[in-house]
Amino acid sequence: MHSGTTLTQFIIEEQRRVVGATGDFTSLLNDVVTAIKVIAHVVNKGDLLGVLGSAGSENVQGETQKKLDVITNDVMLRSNEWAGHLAAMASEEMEDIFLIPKPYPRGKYLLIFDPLDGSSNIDVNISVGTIFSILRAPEGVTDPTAQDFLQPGTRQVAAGYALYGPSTMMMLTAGHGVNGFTLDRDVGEFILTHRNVQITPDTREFAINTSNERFWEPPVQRYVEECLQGKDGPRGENFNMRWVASMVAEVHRILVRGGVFLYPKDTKDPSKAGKLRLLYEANPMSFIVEQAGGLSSTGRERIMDIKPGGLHQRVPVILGSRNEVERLIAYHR
Ligand code: AHM
Ligand code: MG
Repeated sequence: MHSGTTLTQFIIEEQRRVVGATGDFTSLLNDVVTAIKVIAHVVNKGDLLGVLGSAGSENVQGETQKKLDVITNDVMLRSNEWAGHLAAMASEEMEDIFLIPKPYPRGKYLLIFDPLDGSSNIDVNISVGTIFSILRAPEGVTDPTAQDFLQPGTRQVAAGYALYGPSTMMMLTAGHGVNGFTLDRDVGEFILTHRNVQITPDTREFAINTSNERFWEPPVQRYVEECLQGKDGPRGENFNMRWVASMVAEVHRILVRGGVFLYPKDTKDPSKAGKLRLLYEANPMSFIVEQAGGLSSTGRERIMDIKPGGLHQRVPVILGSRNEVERLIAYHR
């Protein structure tokens, strides 16, 4: 049995260090954690609950929704709408924002999430995750609009993800480093298992969907080509490659053993600047990666400095071990 610090204890102790904290943020995080426990349960049961397969609908991005995309989105909404900490929510699965409905009171935070990232993996029983980001509603705003969500990543109050893998884990940052928790299903609590995680600055492992190679820009083609040449190429070392197609799993691997992850700009669909979405994928992951000592960039600018232009805006993503990301930025120059 694990008798460590629970996530609840951890966030309450963190709250005590913030002068003037009201406990609102702590309660909000607790509700997010409850949603994640419910999602972990449903994902774990899978076909036993009849939740695999397509929902027969499309989301705002024109992607076919899985039943679990719809169910997990609903779990996030229902768990977080009632307590009075939020003014509104937004999600990958909803075109417009969700205003906290009557009779619930509205609070000062905004929550934005991807309820089930990597959902193409769900039917084949490969890891998926939930990504979330917490922002402050602009001062005095009780009826937020989508515009109020368009804040650069540097303004995030907190960000985190849950990874539904062999264990369910949650990684969290509120701007003072990154801590990781593992769900003990027997007692129903997340226990602190990964304290102050640091990404190793050097790595010999990269992650990219190489089926898109012909659509990449020259700097990314050069980088991957040099990695593939291994000991015989300019890098003088052999590289390893992984591609889970679940960003949460890739970022988690990078936090634990280093690496670099790329979903770069490509010419596959010229109307899209990349595949991943800024507000609920790239920004929260960038916050976590930077807080763990890594870097996150489009190749041309720091992701968290981007002034968002839309709720579902896409961006190129290059993140992970500092020295590799710096090399990629230099190639883009
Ligand atoms: P999703 O939010 O619809 O699941 O899409 C995001 C996922 C990321 O988790 C992953 O990195 C990427 O899409 C995989 O894309 P591809 O199928 O092109 O390899
Ligand atoms: Mg996603």
